[in-house]
Amino acid sequence: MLKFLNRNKKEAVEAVTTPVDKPVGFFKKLTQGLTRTRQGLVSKIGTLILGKKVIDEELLEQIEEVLLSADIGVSVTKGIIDDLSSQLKRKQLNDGEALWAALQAHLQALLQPVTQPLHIEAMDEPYVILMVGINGAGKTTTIGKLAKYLQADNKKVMLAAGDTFRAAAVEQLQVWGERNQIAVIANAKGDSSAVIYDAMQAATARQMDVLLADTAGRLHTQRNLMEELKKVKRVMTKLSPNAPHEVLLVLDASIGQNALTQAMQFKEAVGVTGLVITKLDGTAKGGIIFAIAQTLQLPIRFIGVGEGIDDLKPFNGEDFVTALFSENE
Ligand SMILES: Nc1nc2c(ncn2[C@@H]2O[C@H](COP(=O)(O)OP(=O)(O)OP(=O)(O)O)[C@@H](O)[C@H]2O)c(=O)[nH]1
Ligand SMILES: [Mg+2]
Repeated sequence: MLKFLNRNKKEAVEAVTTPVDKPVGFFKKLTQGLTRTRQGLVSKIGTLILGKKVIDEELLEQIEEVLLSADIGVSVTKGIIDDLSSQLKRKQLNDGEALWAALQAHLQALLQPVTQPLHIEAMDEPYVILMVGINGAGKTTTIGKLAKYLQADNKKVMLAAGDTFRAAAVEQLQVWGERNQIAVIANAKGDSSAVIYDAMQAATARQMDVLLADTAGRLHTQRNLMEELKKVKRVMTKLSPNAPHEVLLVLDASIGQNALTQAMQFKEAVGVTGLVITKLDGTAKGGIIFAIAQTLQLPIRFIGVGEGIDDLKPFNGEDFVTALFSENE
């Protein structure tokens, strides 16, 4: 393939071997998971550049078309093309390699402000994380993965089965509780806010560091769901004025641009403080992360690249772009 693609791969390999806190396995998984997004985006652009001797406006137009078809969205695409155009005018893009590097740099800069890892400060009350998102987004699974991640960081974690809409939801969370060997607070009769209220009391009594509260993704109507989530938040503040300390919105990357619409609704109704982007494995729509970053300006805390307990990692925009631009083996 392209000479500069290969060079990029080398950089990617170095990126996984140097820092101690970035296990090789996950970077490889991310690189593999992004295969379809890469095919629809990076590889297509690579092929365009490869065929060209000169970098000109016509090439930028072709790149624009690829970007627009890759779930990146109109506004992000415009930003990229404007940036590349002005670099072209300043004669900074003399060859394919420079163009390739400029594109990567632009995308990394876009993700930089939303690369804000979740920081759980030590407090004299449990740090409460409320998970929200539509059904199937990956809330319950993310709670299971997050519990493991936090326990590995020496946090005492408890779960609250706040999805009282589906009977199976409690069982699903209990399975994750068993896998992590941690308590799950559930109440067959209570509504969501009552269960989470009980769980906050239990977590305080047992001196937990973190309480992860699951919620429903669907009620009879979307409006009901938002009203329930608002009530959950109101009830939480009765026990702690600062709770929930984090409202994590879980978004399924594979639904592309629809994720943006959903995010706006949740942001408006319940006030989201961080995002988890799931199912980045196997989707061709991974480019949505750039639209999410630019439009929502919310911290992306974690990404999910699989269904397993270890398939969740703190988000790092630089690594994400490196993985997207590196060759899959
Ligand atoms: N491939 C892949 N699948 C995922 C990921 N995260 C979650 N899933 C799968 O997505 C499906 C839905 O996940 P859930 O955790 O049940 O979603 P939810 O948001 O809790 O859904 P409701 O409880 O219906 O509101 C499950 O089959 C999960 O295994 C991911 O990062 N990658
Ligand atoms: Mg669920």
